[in-house]
Amino acid sequence: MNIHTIAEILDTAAHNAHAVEQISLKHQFDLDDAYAIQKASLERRYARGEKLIGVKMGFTSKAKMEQMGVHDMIWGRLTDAMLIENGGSLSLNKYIHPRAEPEICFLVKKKIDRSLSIGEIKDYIEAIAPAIEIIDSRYQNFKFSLEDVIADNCSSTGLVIGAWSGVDTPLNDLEITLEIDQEVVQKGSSNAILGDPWESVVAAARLANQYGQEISAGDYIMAGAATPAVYLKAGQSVSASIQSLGDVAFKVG
Ligand code: OOG
Ligand code: MG
Repeated sequence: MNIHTIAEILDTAAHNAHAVEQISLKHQFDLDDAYAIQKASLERRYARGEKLIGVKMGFTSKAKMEQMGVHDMIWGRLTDAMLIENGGSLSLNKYIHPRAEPEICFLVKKKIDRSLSIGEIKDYIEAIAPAIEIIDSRYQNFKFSLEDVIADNCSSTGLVIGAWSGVDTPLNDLEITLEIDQEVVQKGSSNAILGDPWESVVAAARLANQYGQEISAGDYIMAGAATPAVYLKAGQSVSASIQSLGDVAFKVG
């Protein structure tokens, strides 16, 4: 099957919120093919008027790798259609089996079109915010191989971003929690993200550059979850708190 055919299957599944069988069960494809499928599926979204607003890192913590049974970092693309206002709501009928996870979001200050060192990275970032990512694998039972999930744009579906703080806010050893109906359901540390969330921004610059994706001023970079993700149910109030950065929340309608 060719890359565009697979991209269409995954894009249609996302668009219609219908799960499909894992591609890798019937077709062999490698990491480069997977990223080519992701790019082709995003081109279908752009053709419908969606705009790229940044990139997200995935599996940057052991907690996430273990939950999903994969072994390497991945990156995906975020579009404006995925944005949910802080305090806003999402309606479950637009999703297959959504899960939420607490994250740290970085706002890009100037164009990133090459690999950057940990010493350089801060100069490229304007601000940092607490965030929640909503992921919704297009695969049945939320099960996939590394190639499958990359092709599926790393399950990207939604993001909620809280208030911005300055880039000098220390990001080491911050407590990160996810609350559902005011009860803490996941707890982690910012150190779980590659030892230092800034390392995730370095990785985003390197991987985006490797695959020819420029990151623009004003784009977001999501650093990846420090805790496992949690399934959402109708009526829930979901919030994340990140020490020093504050809270962010949404409701499940
Ligand atoms: C893939 C996306 C992983 C993260 O923060 O690690 C991710 C998934 O778990 O479905 O977004
Ligand atoms: Mg994530």
